[in-house]
Amino acid sequence: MKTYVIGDLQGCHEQALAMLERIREHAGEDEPAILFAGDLINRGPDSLATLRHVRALAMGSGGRVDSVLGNHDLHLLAVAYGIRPEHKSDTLAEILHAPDRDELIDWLRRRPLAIHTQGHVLVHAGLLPQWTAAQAMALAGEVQQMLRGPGLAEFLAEMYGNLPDQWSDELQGADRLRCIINAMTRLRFCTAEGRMDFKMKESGTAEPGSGLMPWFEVPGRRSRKETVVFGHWSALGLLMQPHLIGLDSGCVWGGQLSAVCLEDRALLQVQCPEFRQPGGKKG
Ligand SMILES: [Mn+2]
Repeated sequence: MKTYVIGDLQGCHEQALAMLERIREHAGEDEPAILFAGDLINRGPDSLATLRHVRALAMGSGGRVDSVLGNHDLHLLAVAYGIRPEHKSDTLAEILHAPDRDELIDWLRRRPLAIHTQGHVLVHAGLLPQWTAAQAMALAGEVQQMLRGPGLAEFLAEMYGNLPDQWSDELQGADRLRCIINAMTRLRFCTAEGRMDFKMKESGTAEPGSGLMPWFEVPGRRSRKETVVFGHWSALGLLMQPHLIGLDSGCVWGGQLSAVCLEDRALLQVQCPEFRQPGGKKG
């Protein structure tokens, strides 16, 4: 069975349909496994249709189709639970007012934060340098247990914040889960010691002298022997290296929607119209 990972959809339903068609052609007779890199919704034109479609695909797939959680997906949970207001740039109202809203939100809260398959680790944003792939999966599991449990609303109220900005095995409670979530759904740059930076505006390169680097370039990163597949970083664009696949090629910004077949590294792309003007807040 071939496995495909699709980059950030951000509500680009038409392009998602075109990509699924391309994948079916490429997979041939085989029923493919399809994984999404998170940020299924927000900013783009059709968040409700996109979320419904991916959920329906996943529900009927017996685990063959799934998505990891991205920062926009978690933002939708926080808005739906009344923890955060909608942002001006959000396009989530159609989901919040949909008759099937509760089913959609309930499905979303049960998505994994990371998926480990065939030597690949899929996360929305990144991994901290101290984490092996196995440890990252265990830490993702801690967050998933909270998101699926009865304490979700209380946890969402404590989820936001940039601290602690560095991992320690000693972290506990909300601090521990916040650090894991920030790394896996928001991280772009960190220091050589793995101190996360969330202040820098999105760009593909760190400011000279800042001591910051892309999380995947930290020397000695303990997950470097696995292939990490991620989205979230549209300014970086498509990244294909022996042990690294970055898939956010800016679908919602007039770039492409990208997908990679993990077995043969075939790259599939769908061109997208510019739904959002550059200069708006990216992510
Ligand atoms: Mn993102």
